[in-house]
Amino acid sequence: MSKALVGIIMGSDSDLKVMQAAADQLESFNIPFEIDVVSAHRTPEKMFDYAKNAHKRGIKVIIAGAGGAAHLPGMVASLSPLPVIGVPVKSSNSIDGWDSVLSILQMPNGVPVATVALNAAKNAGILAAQIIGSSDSTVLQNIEAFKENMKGEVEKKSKNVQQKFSS
Ligand code: RP5
Repeated sequence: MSKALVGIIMGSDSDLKVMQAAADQLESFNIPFEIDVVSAHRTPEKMFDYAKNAHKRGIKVIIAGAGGAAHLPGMVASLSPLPVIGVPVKSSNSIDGWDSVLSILQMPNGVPVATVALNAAKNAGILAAQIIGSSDSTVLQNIEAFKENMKGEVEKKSKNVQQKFSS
């Protein structure tokens, strides 16, 4: 198996139902990834170790998802030189998801976290692939094909909607 280029981490296994979409997206682009549960609150030492060492294993981008008081993406970004994509998760302890959105989005100057929409792990997978693709022509081609396919899907939808209302 090839060496992982993307690290997907989440605060709890309860986040996996959301975070699975990032893994699926990376798989569809043939990008090797690793995936684990790393909690900022419950396993701070593991989080520290992960963030300090991921780039040494060849990881290029970290996707971090968490719900509620979602410190994981920001804390990992504070410790790692890698770009971090944050996925706010609407978890069981979350107030409508706003707590996770704001915790991940509103990072202070100097420590950016590229925050996707609530539960938007699919977009996190696409963004990670685009970052990898900026220096990998095969991945870049896969992303171009993905965009073409998406365009085709919308054209089909457009025809269907127009047909429905044509006399
Ligand atoms: C956060 O608390 C996790 O990221 C998860 O979204 C949420 C709830 O965790 P569990 O109580 O389900 O383990 O730290």
